[in-house]
Amino acid sequence: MPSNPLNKPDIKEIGLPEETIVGLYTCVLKTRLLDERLRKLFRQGRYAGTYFSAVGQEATTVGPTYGLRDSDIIGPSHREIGASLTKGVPLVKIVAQVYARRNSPDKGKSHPCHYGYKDKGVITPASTLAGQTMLATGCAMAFKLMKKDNVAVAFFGEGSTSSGGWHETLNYAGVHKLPVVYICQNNLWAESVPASLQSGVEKYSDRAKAYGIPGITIDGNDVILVHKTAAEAIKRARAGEGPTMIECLTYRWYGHSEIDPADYRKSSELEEWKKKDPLTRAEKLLLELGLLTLDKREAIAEEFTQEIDAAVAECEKEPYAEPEEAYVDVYSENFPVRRDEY
Ligand SMILES: Cc1ncc(C[n+]2csc(CCOP(=O)(O)OP(=O)(O)O)c2C)c(N)n1
Ligand SMILES: [Mg+2]
Repeated sequence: MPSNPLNKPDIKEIGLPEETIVGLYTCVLKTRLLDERLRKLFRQGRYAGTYFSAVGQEATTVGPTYGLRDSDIIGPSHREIGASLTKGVPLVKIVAQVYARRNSPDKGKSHPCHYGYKDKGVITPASTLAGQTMLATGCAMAFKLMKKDNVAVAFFGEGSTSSGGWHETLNYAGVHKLPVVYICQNNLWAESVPASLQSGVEKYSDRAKAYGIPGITIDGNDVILVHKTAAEAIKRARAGEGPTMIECLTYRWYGHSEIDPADYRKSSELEEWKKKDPLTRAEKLLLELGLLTLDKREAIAEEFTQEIDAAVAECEKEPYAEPEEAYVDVYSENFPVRRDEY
């Protein structure tokens, strides 16, 4: 006789506190709302450049970031809005970054979606793919030298793992057993190149094994699983046991950016992945566990939508930076640590 004949989820089997389960879901929901809003604002011509949506991939950014300390570092790429939000970057600073106004953390220097925020340990990504992987790994080396139990978490897509610098970086991290966790978001496409034409390995996580780093491939649309897997790797890293690479299988619902109609892929592929929507899945779980009601969901969404409205209004009132400010903040004396601290 099965112990759970109705196949209902069991909070004891999940093994996480209620507060964490609700917190993870709330971050996924807020990320979805903010992402959809920023897409629309770009399409309305309210800011320039383009927008890289991460709708469909939220669990891969929220899961690893939830529970990190302020003193931990994350190295995002171009689809990590959920990581910034979960790390505690103020909402207005995220919106300001795409608007490229003076109140943006980079004062408008970077391309939209290159979110960085020093006070919360978020490295500003460069456009060069895997660049933030190298910087995050350098931070991990600094933590090791300073004998701090902080960790660095680096995010990248599967396409980025084909760049030479990515391999050199993982080799370095493997040799020195650095406190870094690598999150690969395998969304099956790098712009219009399918993952099957990107590498001959069966799993992208196998690439880590060449550098003596454990690699694991998981369902990247299950926020609970992503969080638990990442939390284990983070614990190992903090304990000085070295890096881990986690490949999260996921899918982006929209084009590479808002200027890409994504007509290189089949609509049936998208429809299949929509059935595995990380938000709907998390919502179903919480409803079944009795940790959420539809009214509560509406209340969270309503309140956060008002916060987005206020952040957008604030950014639209901001001026652009003066030309001479292009030289401000280009070099840093103390991020994440000053040399004389170790
Ligand atoms: C070194 C380098 N090569 C090419 C590009 C152009 N480019 C930007 S994003 C991208 C695709 C990245 O694919 P992936 O790493 O899988 O991330 P995804 O966009 O799927 O999240 C490319 C080729 C770049 N920014 N940097
Ligand atoms: Mg990709």
